[in-house]
Amino acid sequence: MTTITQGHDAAHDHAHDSHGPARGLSRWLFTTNHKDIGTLYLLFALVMLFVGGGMALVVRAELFQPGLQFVNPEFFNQMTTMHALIMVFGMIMPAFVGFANWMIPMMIGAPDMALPRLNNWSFWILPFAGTILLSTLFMDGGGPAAGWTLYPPLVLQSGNSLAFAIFAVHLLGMSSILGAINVIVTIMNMRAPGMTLLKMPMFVWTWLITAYLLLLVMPVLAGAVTMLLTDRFFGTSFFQAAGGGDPVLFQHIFWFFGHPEVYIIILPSFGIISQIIPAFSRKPLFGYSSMVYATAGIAFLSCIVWAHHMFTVGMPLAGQMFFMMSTMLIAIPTAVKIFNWTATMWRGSLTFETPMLFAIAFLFLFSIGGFSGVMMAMAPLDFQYHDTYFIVAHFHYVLVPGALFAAIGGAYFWLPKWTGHMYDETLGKIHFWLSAVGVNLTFFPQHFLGLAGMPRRIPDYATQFADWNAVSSIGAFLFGFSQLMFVYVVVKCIRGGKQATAQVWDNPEGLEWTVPSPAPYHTFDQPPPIK
Ligand code: CU1
Repeated sequence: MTTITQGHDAAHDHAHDSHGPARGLSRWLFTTNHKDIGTLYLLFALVMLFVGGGMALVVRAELFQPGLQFVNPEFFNQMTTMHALIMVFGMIMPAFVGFANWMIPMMIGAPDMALPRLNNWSFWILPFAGTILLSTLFMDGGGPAAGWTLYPPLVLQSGNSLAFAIFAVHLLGMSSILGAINVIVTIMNMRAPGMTLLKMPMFVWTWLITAYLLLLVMPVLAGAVTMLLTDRFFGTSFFQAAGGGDPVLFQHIFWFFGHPEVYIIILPSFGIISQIIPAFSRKPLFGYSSMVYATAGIAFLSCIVWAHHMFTVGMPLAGQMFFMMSTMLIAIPTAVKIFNWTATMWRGSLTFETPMLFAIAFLFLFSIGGFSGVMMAMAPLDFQYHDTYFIVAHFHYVLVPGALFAAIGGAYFWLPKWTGHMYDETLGKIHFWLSAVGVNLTFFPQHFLGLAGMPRRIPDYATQFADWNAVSSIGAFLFGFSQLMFVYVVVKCIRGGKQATAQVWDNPEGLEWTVPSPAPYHTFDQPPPIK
């Protein structure tokens, strides 16, 4: 047990550095401390939120009114492509790896991640990969403009920047794989005595399963983009019909990665929500073991549904039926989770601090994305929705008030643990309401646009789509600028504020019911008492 407490002693945080604590820039460059690395991941994700968000606002500005206004179609396509790549690989995934770094060792009673130097490397790959990816926008001909799915044959029309974009995707994938290895080894080998697998906090469980998904699918993405690289630059014809290849093959390989990728993003979100709701309901998580099995079930099913992205390619009926049924099956374990979260709140003594507001909004709004997912899982209906704004509305409900709200809620929830200070609750609540209004104003009208037939990824549209596009753009700017408030709250919390207690929230049930004593929770300034 002494390892638990020592590992969290502030003076012990530089244990991996035999030359004494490093200062300034080298502290961050050479750190092997899971908290420092977690902070780096989270700050990088926050910066990328604004980079990717700025690109979304370029898109929404262009779509504010019919007719070309701000950018040319080529640049518009580069923006949709880069927005998605940055948000998926540069923002939301690093954010959750940041949460994993901070919380997993503390939650399982480990002194650090199992492979601290690898941990440093997996972070520092990211800024270089992100820079390479963004630099393609400034290359001759601009960045790739075929959407983040990089479908051939269109993407093969890209200039030389495609090689750099593919290299960046390789690096980002490598970073994720190294992070996943670290998470698995830490959880399997470094749990405190008594911390059996089925006692681990849900966040740890969801990340363990996510890490296995990452190991399974990131190499598949690497294979897909490598084949694109050789098709474009070395004369192969994997995806080119003229040389005997098949562009549909790319879609199969891409979505074998791409669908599980959705769950790589959403499972850690589920984990965070499963920590927040019990804390503010003052009850243990309802149905803990069913949550674990539901998470594993979702992960398994996510690997056998990929072709629901490709119903319109001319798939045999048997294929359509299989992918339709398997996709709809995912609704069952997901419903188990929604039920369990609701049951956790049932008859709890609820309070509505900012993290809880984001968690409850997550329940409602992620479910909207889930329901529209069931709609488009049905092959005959998908023929109507395919490549319309309905799809854009669907996955943004999953990813923004879903994954991003979970990340923001988790940040509010653990900021006091991370900084030793309470954040400003009033500003937090204002930030929540602005975000909740902004996000629905942005994405709900996109359902109507899609059902009315507005195509996605097109910089201009017919006039009958004008009104809802204007609403959507206004919502996007409201949502985007509201996030500046989040930055203000975070900076204010880092720099000072009311001292947080070691336990922070007043509920031992929700926070520590799975953690053996001595509780590994603590703040920067207050290491836990040594027993
Ligand atoms: Cu999918």
